[in-house]
Amino acid sequence: MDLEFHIDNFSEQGILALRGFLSRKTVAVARAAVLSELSRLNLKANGKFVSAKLQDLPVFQQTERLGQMVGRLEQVDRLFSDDLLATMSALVDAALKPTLPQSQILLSFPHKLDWSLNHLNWHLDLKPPRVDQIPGVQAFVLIDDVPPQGGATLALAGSHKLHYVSHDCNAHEILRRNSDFATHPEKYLKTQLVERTAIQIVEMSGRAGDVFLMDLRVLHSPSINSKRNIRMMATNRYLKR
Ligand SMILES: O=C(O)CCC(=O)C(=O)O
Repeated sequence: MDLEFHIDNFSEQGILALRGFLSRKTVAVARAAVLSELSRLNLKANGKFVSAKLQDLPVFQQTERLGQMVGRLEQVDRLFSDDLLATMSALVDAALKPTLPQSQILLSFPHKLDWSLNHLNWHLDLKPPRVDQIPGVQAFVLIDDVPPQGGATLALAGSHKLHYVSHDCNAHEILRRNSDFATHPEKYLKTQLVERTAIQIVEMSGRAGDVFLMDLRVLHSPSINSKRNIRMMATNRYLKR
């Protein structure tokens, strides 16, 4: 792995794809464990995902509910290996520790909706520090192939820098006031300049075993799963020690 190249890219964009970081064999074990738990919970029958228990919830809340129902799976936790931790630590040149001992499973059943960038939930999981220093990294693992528009987490690459362009305006406000991000989000699938900062929506789609590393200051959002398969990812957050 060309670490220098990755460090530069990561610091510029706040998001980095490590394609094929985990072997397909390794993730297949986790995938089988998730599927067997879904069957045990009667959420998968005759090869179909049964969402009757979830359909009253708004689509993005279904992921949280599904995560609670499936609970902790050791086979998924094992994907967040020492090797991954060492790679993240090298990337930020600091020791990191997980915020939780267990990973969080991110599942989306087919939403039976057209894919759209409207009405998303762009957010941060922590308050960005006042000084421009990375507080930690969030790792996302693809447990199964996730095609484009198949419900992968979205990251707004470059948004970690927006926290520092003005003293009295946070990144959310800058995006609302200074750009057409809210009205024409699709434009941001290509790089756009906001406050002279390059911003782009990155969809964490790819193959089973791909890993995405994200600066914890990057705005991110769940997305619509417009495909027929379940979206199967897992995540954990790591802070500097
Ligand atoms: O992909 C998702 O469902 C959302 C993930 C997310 O927002 C998070 O991990 O903070």
